[in-house]
Order: sequence, then structure tokens, then C-alpha cells
Amino acid sequence: MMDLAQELIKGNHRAIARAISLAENNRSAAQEMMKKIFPGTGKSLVIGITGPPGSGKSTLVDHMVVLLRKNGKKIGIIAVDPSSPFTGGAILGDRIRMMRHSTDPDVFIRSMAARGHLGGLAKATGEAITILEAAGKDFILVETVGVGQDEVEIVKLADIVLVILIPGAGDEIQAFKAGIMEIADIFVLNKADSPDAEKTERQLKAMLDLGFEGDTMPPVVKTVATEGEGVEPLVNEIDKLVESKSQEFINSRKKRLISWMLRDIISEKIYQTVSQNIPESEFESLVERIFKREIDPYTVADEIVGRLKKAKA
Ligand SMILES: Nc1nc2c(ncn2[C@@H]2O[C@H](COP(=O)(O)OP(=O)(O)OP(=O)(O)O)[C@@H](O)[C@H]2O)c(=O)[nH]1
Ligand SMILES: [Mg+2]
Repeated sequence: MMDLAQELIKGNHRAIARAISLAENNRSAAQEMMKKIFPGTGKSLVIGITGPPGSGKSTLVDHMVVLLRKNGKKIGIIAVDPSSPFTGGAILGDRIRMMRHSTDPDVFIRSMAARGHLGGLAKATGEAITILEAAGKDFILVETVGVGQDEVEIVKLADIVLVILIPGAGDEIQAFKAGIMEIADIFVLNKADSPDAEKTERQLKAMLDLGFEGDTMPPVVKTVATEGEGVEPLVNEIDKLVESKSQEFINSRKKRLISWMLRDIISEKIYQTVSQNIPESEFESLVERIFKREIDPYTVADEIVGRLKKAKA
């Protein structure tokens, strides 16, 4: 058997794919590999791209990749798909949109299903980012469909967040105002070929004027992703942002990812330890007692977690 960690560090795409699957299916099984690769990670720029369904995220990513590849950058793409395993629509769309890169040995593309995890982020997205970092990717682009809460979730993972909006989204801008204002480092107004583009741009800028002072205001870049228009200015804005913000800023973003992963790993481990400590039969009889309202689930949970604390003491 090949050494997965060694192979993926060399940038072998098959090894990257296997490593991500391993982390997705069974985090504990991936633990030894993750330990090995971890020291070499933390050096990529992670760009989160979020926005409503069909706003052109994948098309935009496709063109960003063209540009970044011209500069010799190695790219990892993670498309988080919130849809059910039965529709799979977004995954298909993402694949088609980015097809031309599928034979490029320096562009790795992976779709991950988000279903079932808090906030819609795929459970192993943090691991996937870490794996792509270990594999030497310079840029990691994480595409997530933003439907309310998910838009905010991306912030936990990304160094830089792009929020994609489309013309005519004026009401949405109002609705998501608070959440969006806080997370976007750069706004992208895509589908700028639409007649409503100017109006939406004015609405967006008016809204930003209220919330930000002077140069703290995130830039707004207009794009026509299908034509690749505006993509170069967008990449320039990203460069500018990285250069103008101190390393401390990027580091603070990277620490957000670490603290999210750490919390997630801890809670999973605690859950596993606790559930290993209760025999199935006892669990069922507790459910029975809660059902009869002899006791409430909070008291039961406290008691079970309390056992763990006592066992460690
Ligand atoms: N007119 C116009 N159409 C665009 C533009 N950008 C993308 N589209 C089209 O919009 C549709 C959706 O594009 P995608 O790139 O798949 O959008 P997405 O945000 O990745 O979609 P999901 O991943 O399904 O949420 C496609 O038919 C694109 O060709 C644009 O700038 N102008
Ligand atoms: Mg997409």
C-alpha cells in the first residue's frame, strides 16, 4: 500500500482524492495521516466564494483559475454542495463549468456534500483544505451556495471571502444585510451584462456607505463571468487586499479555521467517548424513561457527560 501522506505531499491527485474521501468517511481513520501532513500546512491562500444558487460562482471560479494558472499557481477547488444526494444538480453544474481544468495536473477539483452538517458546510471541509495545503496548492477556492446561514459559515474557513451578488438582488441585499456586511471582503456583482446591473450596484454601494467608513469599505467588482470580464480586476483586488492587510490579518483568519476545526474535533471525540460508555440497552431504557416523562433529556445528558468527567478524575 502506498503511503498516502507521502504521496499527497508530492501533489499526487489520486492520493489527494483518497485522503479527502478518508477524512469524509471516517475522521478517526484519517487521523494518523492528518498528523503527518499537518506540519507542512497553513501556507495557502483560502478564498471562499459564496452567493445565491446560480449566481455564477462556478463560472467565475473557472475564469479565476485560468488567470491564476497563467501565473503558474497551483489550485485546489472545493465545491460544497448543499443539495440532497438524490438531486446532485449543483455537483454536475460545478463539474461542467470547470471541465477544461480537469486534465490539468495542477488543478484539483472536488465536490463535497454538505448535507447533515451544521450550517451546511461539509463536515470534512476543514480537513480537505488542510490536505490541499499539504499537497502544495497555492490557492484553495471554496465554493458554497449561500442560502442565509451558509453564507456566514464560509467565514470559518476562508482567509478571504468573496460574496457574489446578481442584478435585481436588491431585496435580497436588504434581507441579508447584516450577515453579508460582516463577512464579505470583496463584493462581486456578477451578470453585469444584465440591464439591472447599474441599479443594483447603486443599491449595494448605498448600503455599504451606511455601514462602513472610508477605506474599510469592501470593494465592489463587476463581472460577466461567462465572458471572463472583470475577472482580472477581481484577482487584482484579491492581491491588493492580501498586500494591504497585515500578515496578522491573514493569520487571524487562519486561526479561525483552526479554532473551528479544533472545536469540531473535540466535540466529535467527546461524543464518541461518551457514546462508547453507554451500552445500547441502557441508552434505549433512558429513551424509554424520557418518553414516559419520568426524566428529561437534559438531566440525562448531564448525568452521562458527568460520568465521563468522573472517569477521568
Ligand atoms: N448572462 C450571464 N450569465 C451568467 C454569468 N455568469 C454565469 N452565468 C450563467 O448562469 C448560470 C449559472 O452559473 P454557475 O456558474 O453554474 O452558477 P453557480 O453559482 O455556480 O451555481 P450553483 O453552484 O448551482 O449555485 C449558467 O448558465 C451560467 O452560464 C454572467 O455574467 N452573465
Ligand atoms: Mg456552482
